[in-house]
Amino acid sequence: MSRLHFASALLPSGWANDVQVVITAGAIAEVTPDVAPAAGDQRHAIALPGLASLHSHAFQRGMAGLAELRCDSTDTFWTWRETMYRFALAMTPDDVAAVATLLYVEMLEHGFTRVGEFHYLHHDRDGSHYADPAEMAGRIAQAAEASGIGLTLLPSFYAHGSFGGAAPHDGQRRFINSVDQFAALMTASRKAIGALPGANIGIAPHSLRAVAPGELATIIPLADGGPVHIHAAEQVKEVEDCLAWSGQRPVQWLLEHAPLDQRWCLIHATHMTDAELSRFAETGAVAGLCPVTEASLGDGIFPAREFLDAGGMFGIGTDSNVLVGVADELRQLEYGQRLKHRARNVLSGGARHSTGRTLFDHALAGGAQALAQSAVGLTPGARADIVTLDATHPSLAGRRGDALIDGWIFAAGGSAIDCVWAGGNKVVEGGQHRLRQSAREGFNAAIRRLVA
Ligand code: NGQ
Ligand code: ZN
Repeated sequence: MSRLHFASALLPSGWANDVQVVITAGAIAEVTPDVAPAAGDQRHAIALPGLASLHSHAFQRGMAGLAELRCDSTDTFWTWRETMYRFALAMTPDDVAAVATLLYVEMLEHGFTRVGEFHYLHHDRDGSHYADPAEMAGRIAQAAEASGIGLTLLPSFYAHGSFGGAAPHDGQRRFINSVDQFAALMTASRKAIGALPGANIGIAPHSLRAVAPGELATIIPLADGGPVHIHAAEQVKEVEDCLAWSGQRPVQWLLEHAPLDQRWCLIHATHMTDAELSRFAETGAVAGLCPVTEASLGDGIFPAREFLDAGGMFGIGTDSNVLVGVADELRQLEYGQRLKHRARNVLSGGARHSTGRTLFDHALAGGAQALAQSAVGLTPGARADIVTLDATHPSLAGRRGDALIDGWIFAAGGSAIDCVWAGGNKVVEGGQHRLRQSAREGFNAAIRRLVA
């Protein structure tokens, strides 16, 4: 058991002062506001719940910043994807473990206490299958365990190169499974996370490009009630190709052919008509927004104001992991809207509402739903995932309540984070994860080999 005391903490009911939090077995057991610190309490100034990065491809952290020179006369999502495939093809299981470990360390240092790992790098470099289908998933679980981050493993089903059941191309050979092989992967993946505290599992049909309708229907039951995540409508070309194949747009196709409900998360959903947007919001499914990656890849701008007005739920993901941080994702989300609408505080909950607080609340709730966390936040029964901010940071000086969140997201960024507890373990102190040094060494050695 451990006892923490916060001068100020964001509870589900709002900001409270002098809050004592009792942690037992990795979960929050008691939350008591308005009590003086007791002897033995660990004392901190400002506490918030940790957020989820609901969409990550961990291995892509290894190529962060390495795709920023124009490859040809045009450089697009699709040329980036070829670069990314070449990088993926070179990585060994040990490389993936080293890269994922550093990534998860960085996520924790930047306010993420859970990750939804949309995992599709399954097979050996030549495409042959490992003896254990969850060989690579096991490396992800190992990285989660070492770092302490909560893991929602989302093994991805990937069978085709494009719409209409097109054959995959050679660069996709490490991703490909038959439906039966995917069922075996799910069984092995459940085993791989079995002993990992706080871990759970769902499924990730990769996209309507990679999964044919019959396959989608067959694999959904393999989620066994867990989350179902799918990429949808990220690029205009994807929308055009989907229309050419089916006469429908990707989100429209999913609304009409897939049992979308609160278990589902549509990743990106950047390109939607108003009708798609309001029907999507009504399903209760979550939009998995990855604003930094969507900007990096030139995807477009999600209609966030309209989606919230329609009652939609969203969470945030770090996706390509080119830059990792809660503040970075939420700031990019809001700034994209400001650029589009030519206005300020577009996603604020209303007059005199803090934009940072509004974004934070949505991302907390949407991330929890998309990763099947029934209790979240500083409340009894939730995993003890807690972030404290550094009250001495210049961008937080003189602030209280929601203004602290605005100072963090819009001014300080990740440097405002002081300590982080994941599953009740204090893994970050003074902004540094306890494995920062060793994780960097392991990562750097792997990357030096890969880029040589
Ligand atoms: C992915 N990433 O699966 O890593 C994708 C690229 C694809 C993003 N969409 C591959 N950001 O969508 O086919
Ligand atoms: Zn993705």
